[in-house]
Amino acid sequence: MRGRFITLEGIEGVGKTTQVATVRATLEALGRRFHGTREPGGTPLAEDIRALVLAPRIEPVPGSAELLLMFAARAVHVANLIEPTLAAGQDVVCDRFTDATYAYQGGGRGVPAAAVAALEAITHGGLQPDLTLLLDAPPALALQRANRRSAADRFEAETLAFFERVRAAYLARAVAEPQRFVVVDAAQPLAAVSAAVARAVQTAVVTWTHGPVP
Ligand code: T5A
Repeated sequence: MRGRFITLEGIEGVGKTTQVATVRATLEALGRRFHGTREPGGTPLAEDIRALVLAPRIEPVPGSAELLLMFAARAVHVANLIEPTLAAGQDVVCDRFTDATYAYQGGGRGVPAAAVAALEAITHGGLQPDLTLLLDAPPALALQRANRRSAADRFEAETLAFFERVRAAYLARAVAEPQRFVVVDAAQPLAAVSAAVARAVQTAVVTWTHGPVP
């Protein structure tokens, strides 16, 4: 049986990487096989593109160039890792996917959504996440968490207003596609966020296995 595709989304520092472990533990407790990955990245070539696109630069990087680099990495990732892993019956849990492009290049940089949609159709027309966990928190709080760690990459150096636009774009996508999005309040303490993530994954697995709960 084909695996399921689960994505984690949200602005920097909301706890996506931390919550991959919760998703893994929940899936494995339910007897499912897990493969974790991330975007941009996930394969050697896609990780090379990640390094190019995240590195701080003096030269301006237009939103259109970011858009093309994100989808170049994604095309490799989908073809070489995501699709074969799903076909082999493993669940793929991805730290960011195309919703991030709508949010960052679309909401953040102002690239038209139609341009994102056109590249989405070329890159993974038939593949959409079965479940998207949107971890939502005010940018001031999330960036404070993110900044406790290593030096800022090119995105982390952006303004609070940029992250407010990215957050709004994410929330608009969750409203537009409620069948696959679960919005989790990521401002809560870690244990509460983990519990909400585990519940969302359990509910999704029950639905995939037995159909919608009446
Ligand atoms: N990008 C990506 C695009 O522009 N377009 C695209 O299409 C794609 C795919 C990727 C960058 O690329 C951009 C978006 C990004 O800017 P990244 O490093 O992969 O960069 O992603 P980040 O979001 O930057 O990853 P972070 O590691 O910063 O954020 P996370 O994963 O959300 O947060 P996490 O889990 O590392 O947690 C941050 C800190 O907070 C603590 C953790 O312990 C950690 O110290 N924490 C909490 N503390 C208190 N309460 C909680 N509930 C907590 N949860 C976590």
